[in-house]
Amino acid sequence: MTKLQFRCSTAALLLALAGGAANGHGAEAWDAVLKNADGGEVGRVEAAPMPSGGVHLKITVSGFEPGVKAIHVHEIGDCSGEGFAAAGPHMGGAGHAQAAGSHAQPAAADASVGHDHAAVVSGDAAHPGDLPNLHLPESGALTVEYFAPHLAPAMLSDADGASIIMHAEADDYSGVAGRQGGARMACGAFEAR
Ligand SMILES: [Cu+2]
Repeated sequence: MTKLQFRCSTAALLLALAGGAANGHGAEAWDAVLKNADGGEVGRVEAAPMPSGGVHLKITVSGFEPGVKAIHVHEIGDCSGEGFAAAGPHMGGAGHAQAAGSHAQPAAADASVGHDHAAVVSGDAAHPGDLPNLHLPESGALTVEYFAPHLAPAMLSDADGASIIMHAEADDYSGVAGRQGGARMACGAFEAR
């Protein structure tokens, strides 16, 4: 057993003892509580590293109008400010040049740079924080699971953290400013579980 395996299995055991090993992905995991502008809870997000790389997300929301809404992981784990401004832009990873040329290296990814929105899901690059839109049914409640293969666990665990933001409208995946979901409806900062 390697040192890492030992650490993971030890932590997994501790999580299991605490009743928190629901994700099945190992030691490190994060939770975010989505709140609207009034501070009301409107959802929860569980995030955990995938053994193959990237992050697995389980998103549960309720209490919304039906419709198609953008949801992204944003740069900073802080939902303060008008319109959750402190959360910053979409998680851009290690910069546009690197993201466009190849997949960002998770270990080296610096979540504090790379705010260029020129190429999001379309074209040859995906921002690590980009996610498929949520299609909310009549009930306004939905649970989905996403694989975010470009989202490095280090981006969630770095000093400024990360947040998840739900927008009022759909992202058209063009990467063009103003077409990425519009107003920020809800925000949750990731916290280590
Ligand atoms: Cu966003």
